[in-house]
Amino acid sequence: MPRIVGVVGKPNVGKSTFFSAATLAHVAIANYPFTTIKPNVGMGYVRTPCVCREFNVTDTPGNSTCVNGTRLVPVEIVDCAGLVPGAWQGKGLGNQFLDEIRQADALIHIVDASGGTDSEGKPRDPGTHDPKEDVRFLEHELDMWVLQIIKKDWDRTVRLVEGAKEELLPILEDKLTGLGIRRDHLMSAKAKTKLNFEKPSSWSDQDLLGLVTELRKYSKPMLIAANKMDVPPAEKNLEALQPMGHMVVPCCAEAELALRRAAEKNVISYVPGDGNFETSKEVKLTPEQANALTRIKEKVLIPFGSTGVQEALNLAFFKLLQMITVYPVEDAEKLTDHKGRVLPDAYLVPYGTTAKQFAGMIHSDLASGFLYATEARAKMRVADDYVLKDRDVISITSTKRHA
Ligand SMILES: Nc1nc2c(ncn2[C@@H]2O[C@H](COP(=O)(O)OP(=O)(O)O)[C@@H](O)[C@H]2O)c(=O)[nH]1
Ligand SMILES: [Mg+2]
Repeated sequence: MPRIVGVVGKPNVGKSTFFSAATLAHVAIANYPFTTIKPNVGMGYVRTPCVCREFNVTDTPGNSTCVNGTRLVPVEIVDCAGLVPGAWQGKGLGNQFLDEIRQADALIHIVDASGGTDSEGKPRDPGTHDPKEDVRFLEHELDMWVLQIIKKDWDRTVRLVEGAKEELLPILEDKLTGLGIRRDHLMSAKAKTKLNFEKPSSWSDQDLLGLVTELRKYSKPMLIAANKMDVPPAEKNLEALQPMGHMVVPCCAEAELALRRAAEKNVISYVPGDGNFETSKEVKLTPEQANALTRIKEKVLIPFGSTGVQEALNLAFFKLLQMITVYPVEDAEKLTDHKGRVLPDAYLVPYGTTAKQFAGMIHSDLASGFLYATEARAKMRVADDYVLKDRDVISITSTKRHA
């Protein structure tokens, strides 16, 4: 199952700018199996050091691409409708948001770190709004949504569990599946809160809210992209956002969009996530372009190391969702597939995936006829229960060959 990351936040913080920048791929990636073709769902990518350098081979990527030893692996991103306070009660585009967020496995919460938009998303003077409020507000909105759903016929739920001796967990699972909340999220939240699932009548409102908060954390892990870092009051707010219990990435979506557009036109060479770019020798810059690029360098790249857009995406997939990159090959010596392509594919899989599960992700026949796998780095045979490591190159030996 490919994972998908949602870009969320109140209006006017830069969600669509972030989304446009992240999904503007100037390097073509062929054969990407889109699961949706909605306008607000797009393909971006995560970047990871490719294993081609380590193995000292020239690769021929297929499902991903490799730029100067950096592998860019496609991922899906959804640009969610802007949230305003009270959305859970139906204010603004609340229902559309709900529909979008159910697809998301993790969230990038874009905040206007410059403090230049009020709580409804209306433009104000920079420094007049506290972005910490936006973080609390969004968490509150999400919690109230979940709480609202659980509370609907809560009395009946209690009777079912305590009278008819039905199990609470499947009942909740059924109620919450529409939000993308799964059984394992419920089990984690149950263990964390230590609530008695056999006696929900004993729970206080606070207990229920506590459960909901944990459910939100497990089902929609979140990081903060502190956007508009190019506007001065942002630096002070960035510091204030740090201790709120989330990863915080300083970000300038507008700069990333400008850099990717310039790269697309070959005005510069720039790999998303890089801390710098190179101006082209062939294409001559207009004075405006040169100025804009200098500003980006001075106000964003030098002080913050990068525009933050790529870093936010990487952290969402590699840290929040704990994905790793695995390279399947057919020949563990030559690192090729059956067509002789070198390191053709990079798969993003959740940490904990075993060799046999991985075989199943490539082809069901490979899993059903699984004999053993070969880990190409150590050139070692490993068994079906071998837990894959990040940047493993794996060949599966099966009684059944896939075409
Ligand atoms: N200064 C600055 N402005 C930005 C940045 N990112 C977006 N904006 C501006 O913020 C406004 C709202 O952006 P938009 O992406 O439409 O926000 P959304 O409503 O959250 O989707 C637009 O005028 C953008 O140009 C940024 O990094 N820095
Ligand atoms: Mg928008």
